[in-house]
Amino acid sequence: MARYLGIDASTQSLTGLIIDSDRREIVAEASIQYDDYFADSYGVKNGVVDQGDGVVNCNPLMWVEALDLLLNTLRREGHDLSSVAAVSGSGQQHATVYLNEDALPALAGLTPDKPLSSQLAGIFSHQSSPVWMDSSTTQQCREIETAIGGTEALLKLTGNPAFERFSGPQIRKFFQQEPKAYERTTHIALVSSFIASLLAGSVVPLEPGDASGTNLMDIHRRAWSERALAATAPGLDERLAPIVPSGRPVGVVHPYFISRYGFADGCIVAPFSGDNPCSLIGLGMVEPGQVALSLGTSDTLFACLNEPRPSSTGEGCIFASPDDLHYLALTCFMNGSLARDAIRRQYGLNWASFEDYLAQTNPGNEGKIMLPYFEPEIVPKAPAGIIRRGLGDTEIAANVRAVVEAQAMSSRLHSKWMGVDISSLYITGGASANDEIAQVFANVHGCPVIQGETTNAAAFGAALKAYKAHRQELGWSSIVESFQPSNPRRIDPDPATRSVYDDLINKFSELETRSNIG
Ligand code: XUL
Repeated sequence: MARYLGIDASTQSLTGLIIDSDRREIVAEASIQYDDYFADSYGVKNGVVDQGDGVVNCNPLMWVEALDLLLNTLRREGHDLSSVAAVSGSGQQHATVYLNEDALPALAGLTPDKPLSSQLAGIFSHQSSPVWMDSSTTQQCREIETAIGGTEALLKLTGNPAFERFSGPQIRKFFQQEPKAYERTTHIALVSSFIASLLAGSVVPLEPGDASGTNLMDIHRRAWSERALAATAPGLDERLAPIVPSGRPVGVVHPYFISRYGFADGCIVAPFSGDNPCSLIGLGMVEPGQVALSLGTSDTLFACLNEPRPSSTGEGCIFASPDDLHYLALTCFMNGSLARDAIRRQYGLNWASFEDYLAQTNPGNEGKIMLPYFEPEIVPKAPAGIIRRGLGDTEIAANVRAVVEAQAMSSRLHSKWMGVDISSLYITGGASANDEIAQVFANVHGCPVIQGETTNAAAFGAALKAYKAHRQELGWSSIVESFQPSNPRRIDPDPATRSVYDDLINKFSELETRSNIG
């Protein structure tokens, strides 16, 4: 019997998911919500600390503590970790972790009689990790683009223009603002490679899926670009571990995890990737043309591509797929569950009543529209602020529908650059289990929405990556097919809503333009 563990270090939680390759099913799922444990000790709300002025970060020690909590929970729930042949994972993309010279000896020397956090508190050269919600690096973005020869040049080299949340601009800001601390930094990891490093007890390599979210990787060679590194900060090549293929082992679990949680000696650690690249795998998208939607803290719409075809509109990102062959085109909307939740709380609703209000209102919302930028929006680029058209603040039901319709219309409008015909949408993330929300996306996109095996596609994809690293002779198609649900839930669009949304989406687009957004 072989089991594989996928760990998803997302913005708001750390999730562990175990699959059984003989039974071809998920056998365990457990999550640690950061706010439940760390609101006081690390001051997090929705998993992060919002410092104002676009600065959003988090103490990386919180993720260390969460790993012990998660493994404890899996054990307490009776899951035998000795049957896990390999572990891989996924992380919120772009966030960086800065380590000092004590990191390597501390990781190698972990002892099982003390928790990780008490042994690793001193390994950071920067006590806060900027996360993907940070939008404070516009200056650094322009500087990097200029040094490379302009936006177009960076796009060609890395697949992406400089984005505020990407690791490169964040690293540059750290180097500029805290040069002494940068000097003390021996390794810079991503959240994904950091959690893998904890498990392996050494600083492990990165893989192309998450490394492509840094503005530092040559997207064609799937290797660090010397030019991009030089444009970002001095000595960066020494501080970044190499990029290796996503599907090969990078180590074995450290004895700490064997003694404390019962992992088997020799349990493989495979590289961790980003949450979106892992969701691509978790939704079985290893063929070009397939499109998916993840309704998480951010909403992302992404497609599997043959070529790294960058966005000419500047709206999208290109990442390498962790299948080590294809690419992932992605549009990221900051105001995903953040906005749905803000509306839910504003009107004192629970999710059941939120769903009821959606069900009671008509598609098209009688022409009432909202631009729901509770946080500064990534796509279309917009400052924080809610704009309502024909919609009163006190109309509860209409506001509930307006926020979801806005998200669905935005995802349709701002995914055109991918040049992919969306004939069906795989859906994942917490809100994907909500049928009324899924119905709005099906109607607005005019195509069926297909719910995956789990709402945790990122953790599931990570577990499949662990399977692949253990059984390298297996092709990706056979791995994902063996776990395809036999009878996936499918929500079909209501054809009667087609003309309603064709009309509303034009008005929505006009409102975006008139509001000087984009
Ligand atoms: C993608 C992005 C977010 C994070 C958090 O570019 O910034 O989706 O990965 O989930």
